[in-house]
Amino acid sequence: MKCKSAVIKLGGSLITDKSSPRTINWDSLNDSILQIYKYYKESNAKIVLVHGGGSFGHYEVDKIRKTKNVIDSFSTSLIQESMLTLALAVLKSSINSGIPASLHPAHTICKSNVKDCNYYPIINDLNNGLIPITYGDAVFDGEGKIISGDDLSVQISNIINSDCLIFATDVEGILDEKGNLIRELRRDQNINIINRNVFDVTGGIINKINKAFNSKSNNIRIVSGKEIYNALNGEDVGTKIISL
Ligand code: IP8
Repeated sequence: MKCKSAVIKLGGSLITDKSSPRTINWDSLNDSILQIYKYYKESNAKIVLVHGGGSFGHYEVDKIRKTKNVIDSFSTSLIQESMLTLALAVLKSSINSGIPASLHPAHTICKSNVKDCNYYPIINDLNNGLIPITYGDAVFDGEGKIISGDDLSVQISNIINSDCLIFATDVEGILDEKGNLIRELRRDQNINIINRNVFDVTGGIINKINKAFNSKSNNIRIVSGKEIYNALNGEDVGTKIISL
C-alpha cells in the first residue's frame, strides 16, 4: 500500500561520508530528498523527516568520549553545533527541491530522552502541510545525553500513527552473513547479520532493528537510499520489519 503518512529516517551513513569528519554526501542527500519531494508532490502524503548523525554527531561524540567520561555542557554544545550544521544542509537540500520544510532541533523540544519531548510543534507543522525535519541530537540535563534519530523516528511514528516508517541507509537493507538481503524480519527470528559499525555511538544496525520493532506502523522498512520513493509507493523493497 502507498504511504499516506510516513516517517522517513535518513541514516547518517547515507547523507554523510562516515570515513571523513564533517563531510556531507551531497549527491546522496539531494537524491534522497528529490525522491521524497516527488512522492510528496504526487501523493500529498504527510511526511516527517528525521536524520542521523553520521560523520557529524557520531564523529563529535566519539572524539569527546576519547578524552572525557561524561559529556559536559561545553561538549554538548559542540555536538549540537555539529548536528545543526548537518541539519541545515538537509534543510537547504529540501528547500532547493521545493519541499516546504521546517526544522525542529531535538534539543529544543526534548529534555532527556525521546519520551520527554514536546512533539506539538512538529505535529502542528505536519497538520498545516509542512514537512517537519528533526534529527538525532545532544541534550543537557546535568549531563549531556544523546538522542538517537532512530528513537525519535519510532516515537514520532507512534505518536502520529504513520502507516509507514522508512529507514533509508547506504545498503539495500539488512544483509545476512553471506551478504544476501533479508526480505522480512520478525521479532522471534534468529539470524546472523552483517553488523558494520563505523563509530556509531547509538548502536548500529542491531540496535536499529530492535528499535524498529517498537513501532506500530504497518509498513516498517530498512531500505537503500535509492529506494525511498519505491518504499513510499508501497513496493516490496529492502527489509520489511514485522513488529506484530
Ligand atoms: O545517527 C545520533 O543520531 P543517530 C546523533 O540517529 C548524535 O543515531 C548526536 C550522535
